[in-house]
Amino acid sequence: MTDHFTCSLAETDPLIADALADDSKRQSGQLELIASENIVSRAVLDALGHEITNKTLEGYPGHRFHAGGRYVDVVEQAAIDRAKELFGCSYVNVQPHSGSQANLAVFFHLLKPGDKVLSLDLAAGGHLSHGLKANLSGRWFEAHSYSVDRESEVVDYDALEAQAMALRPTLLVAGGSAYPRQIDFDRMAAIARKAGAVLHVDMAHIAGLVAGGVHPSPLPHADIVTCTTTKTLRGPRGGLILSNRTDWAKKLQSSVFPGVQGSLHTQVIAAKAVCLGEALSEDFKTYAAQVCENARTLAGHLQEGGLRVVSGGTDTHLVLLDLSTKGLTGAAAEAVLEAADITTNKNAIPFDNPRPADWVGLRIGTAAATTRGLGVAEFRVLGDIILSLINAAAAGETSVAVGEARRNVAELCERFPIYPAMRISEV
Ligand code: DSN
Repeated sequence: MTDHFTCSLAETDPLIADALADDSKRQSGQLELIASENIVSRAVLDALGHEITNKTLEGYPGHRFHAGGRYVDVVEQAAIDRAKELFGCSYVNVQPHSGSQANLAVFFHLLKPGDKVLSLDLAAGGHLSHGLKANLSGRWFEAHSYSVDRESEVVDYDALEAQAMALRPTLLVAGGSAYPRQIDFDRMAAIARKAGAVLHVDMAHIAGLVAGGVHPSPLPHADIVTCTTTKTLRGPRGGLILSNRTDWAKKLQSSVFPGVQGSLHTQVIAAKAVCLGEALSEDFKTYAAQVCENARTLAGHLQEGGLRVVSGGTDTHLVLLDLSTKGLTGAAAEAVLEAADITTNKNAIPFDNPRPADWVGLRIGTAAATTRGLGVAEFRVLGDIILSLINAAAAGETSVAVGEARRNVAELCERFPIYPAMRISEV
């Protein structure tokens, strides 16, 4: 049994060890522009890899169903307290295993099967857990969607109000995965109140921007807020539920456990506590501001270079491109960028084709590359690289552009390394 406690992964399982090492090299040598990704601190990685993962616990701090939970209680309570301080709210649940699980718990808390939900259309930037037919949220509840204005490509609040008044949903959902503009939370709350609905804001993508004070907070307006800790918040994979409805606290606790989950992921709770502590720092405010400045810079640069940016710009970390003006699909753009070591994802744009293969959007986010240290000057360089690749793909001849772009990306990766032991010159 000594080996069980002492042998490294490389010694016991070379297949997995090699794949992990390869992914470390990939991360080191590629520029990450997927809007839902970031690069966590060494401290967050330490927490994720800790043997606290061995601990099984159900329940909440001080009220567990298994013995031996006193140190996990310290960790979970710290995560709760830090999230309350960071987001200014009286109720926090840090146990959801993901943003989708957090949303499921909210639906379980507020809705009966068949109740009406009104949420942002997936192609307009919504999220599958807000009522997509293929998701439990769309199968068990009566899901309806609102969209954006065809011209401005931002939410048309007057149209939404009329739709909500006609529909009278139990739940109005704001937020999603690919909406680049600020949401008017005050107006959303007024619409929800008028229509007799509860307002749920899913701030998964913008949580770090809210934490850093560079995006308005939904907490003063929404009845309930969910998010992930993964994206702009720069933490581990996982979800949070936040609210100021203290009258809901007991029912929300039981909606997560035992409602939709069993035991907690103790090592992830520890990593959440670490990332929430980091997000309370002054440095994080600087980081969040830089994320948005970089996104504005990139959006402006790509527009000047002839690309169409959905909604004409961004207020967040996220830039959504429409490649149809170049005769390309999002998949084709994603592929040519990946060939040059830049990772992005194809995405629907408002009123897009239904099939993912036909989507004409490409979603770009600045959170991870900003963590790496890229600033405005580097995002202009990156903008030029993206323009050259997309123009080459549109012209049907990519090999020269990809070769040059790869060299430029490698130079940026070398100048802005991640996790020192993984510098690309050393692996
Ligand atoms: N919702 C997915 C995304 O935005 O990429 C995963 O977090």
